Amino acid sequence: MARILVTSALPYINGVKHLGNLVGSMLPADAYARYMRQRGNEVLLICATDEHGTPAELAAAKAGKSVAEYCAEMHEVQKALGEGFRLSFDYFGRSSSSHNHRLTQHFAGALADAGLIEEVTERQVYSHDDGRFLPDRYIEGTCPNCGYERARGDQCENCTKQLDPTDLINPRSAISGSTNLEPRDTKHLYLRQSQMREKLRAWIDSKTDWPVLTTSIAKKWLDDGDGLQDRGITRDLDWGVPVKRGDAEWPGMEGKVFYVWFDAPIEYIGATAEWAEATGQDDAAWERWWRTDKGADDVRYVEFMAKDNIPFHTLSFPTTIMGSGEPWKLVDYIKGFNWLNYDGGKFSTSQGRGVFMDQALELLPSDYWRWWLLSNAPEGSDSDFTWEAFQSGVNKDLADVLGNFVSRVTKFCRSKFGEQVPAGGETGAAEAELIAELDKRVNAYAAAMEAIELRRAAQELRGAWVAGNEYLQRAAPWAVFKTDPEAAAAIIRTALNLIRLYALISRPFIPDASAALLKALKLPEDAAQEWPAGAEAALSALPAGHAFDVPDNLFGKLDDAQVAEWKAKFGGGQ
Ligand code: B3M
Ligand code: ZN
Repeated sequence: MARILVTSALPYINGVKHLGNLVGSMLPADAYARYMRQRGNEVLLICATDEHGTPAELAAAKAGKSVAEYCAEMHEVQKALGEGFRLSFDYFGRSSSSHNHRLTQHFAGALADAGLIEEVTERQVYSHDDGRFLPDRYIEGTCPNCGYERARGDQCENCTKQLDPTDLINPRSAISGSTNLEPRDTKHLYLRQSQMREKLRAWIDSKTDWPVLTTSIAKKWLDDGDGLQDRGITRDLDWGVPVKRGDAEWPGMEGKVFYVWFDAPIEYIGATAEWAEATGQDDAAWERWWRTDKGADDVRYVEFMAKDNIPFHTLSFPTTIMGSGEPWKLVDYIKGFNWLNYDGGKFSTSQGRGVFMDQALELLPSDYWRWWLLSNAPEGSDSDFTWEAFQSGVNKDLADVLGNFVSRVTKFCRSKFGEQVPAGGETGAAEAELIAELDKRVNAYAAAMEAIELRRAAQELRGAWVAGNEYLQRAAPWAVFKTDPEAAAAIIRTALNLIRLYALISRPFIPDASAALLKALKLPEDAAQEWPAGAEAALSALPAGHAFDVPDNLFGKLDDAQVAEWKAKFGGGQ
């Protein structure tokens, strides 16, 4: 039994996430964690809301709420939606937790003690009317390069020139429009990542099993231009982790907070401490996952994220961990994802384009979305959600293949043998052929999950479902029954056991359907934590006489009219 720590990138607190966010980290992390649990490993699956930084402040202001109140509300919304999608987090924490505050301040102190924090005085723009410094995106003005009047403090989106806020002509606050601005000196802390460049490079080079997507992005940031730059890790904001050096105040940093990307990855540790507290355990319970001097040396740590988060997870966060000089667990494998596009374009909250997690659950149960998203996960390249592809995946894979098999087998059995596994007859060549095909498919599925290749795993799982249909079609118990009921009984007994096998191996992808099948077979829910040792034993697990109920149809088919209505409603195809 291995110990596997799985973290998903933390969704920003602002707003309900769309299907792209879901399949870009949280959902594949859940499928992988479920599979590893079923294989008998000790798994801890951790996620949280990422609650600091300008996204939270701007969203709270727009909602007319305090940031603290807004974050508390949105955390519950996102937690509930995660449960709606059956994301089996052991804990869904909050980066605003006291644990994360304490850990972030601890790391800052350790980094300072290691000489990796530099105090830098910067020129920033202070707004008298807003009563605050204005970070880059809070300032607008005329671009000195092209004259574009809505250039932002960090970049002109018209001519893409990189800018400093003090470069702008006629600058104004993007919050209040005020021009009552004054450039002022302000002190900030910089993490001296450049000092870690060679250590990081050696570490990245040692990751020979990482996907090319992950290592190529890391090396780009390591080597591009002047190479890895020192980064500011503090901001003049009110909401965030107050800048302290461990428990001590940090002279000159009063009223400032750590930059969101400094504290957010530390919340992976923070949320584990939150989990230990919430489950009535002591510090040793979380430290055994994160401190290699307290039991974490045998943990395999896997991170899931979208590709834009890869730099922070391959460089900045490891700098924090390594730079602390303390025995914290470093990530062993990073699974990065490309983008899920929506009908050839981008998801857009502001334009209401695409399907968001709350809307999706109003349309269909989570298994429908889980199956399509995981079997089309944007792994090697971007994927495109189209309503036609979604309809095809649901109707073919879920309704016609898996659902139809379950329905035909259980209804035929009820009509001829009653609602129990029938006795009689012998299995033969047809079943031996089925067993060989199932073993091939299930072993390939397992290998794909071990390699964290979700699309390939889904293909093999589907292949196992198809094998059952092909067996049933060839064996044709409804015809055999007319002349040899005993032989028909043997076929149905095999097919009913195949339903149990499907319930077990499908759970990482479609947990609700798995639970419904186990319930119909009158098997305990925790039976789904088993993994079949092999198809031959699995196809005789349910003895003759084992009672079952014919389940409701597992999956309904999506008709063209319904899909056309959704396509219009969610902005696709425009
Ligand atoms: N909140 C997600 C994003 O960039 C970001 C991930 C943090 S993981 C520590 O959309
Ligand atoms: Zn410009």
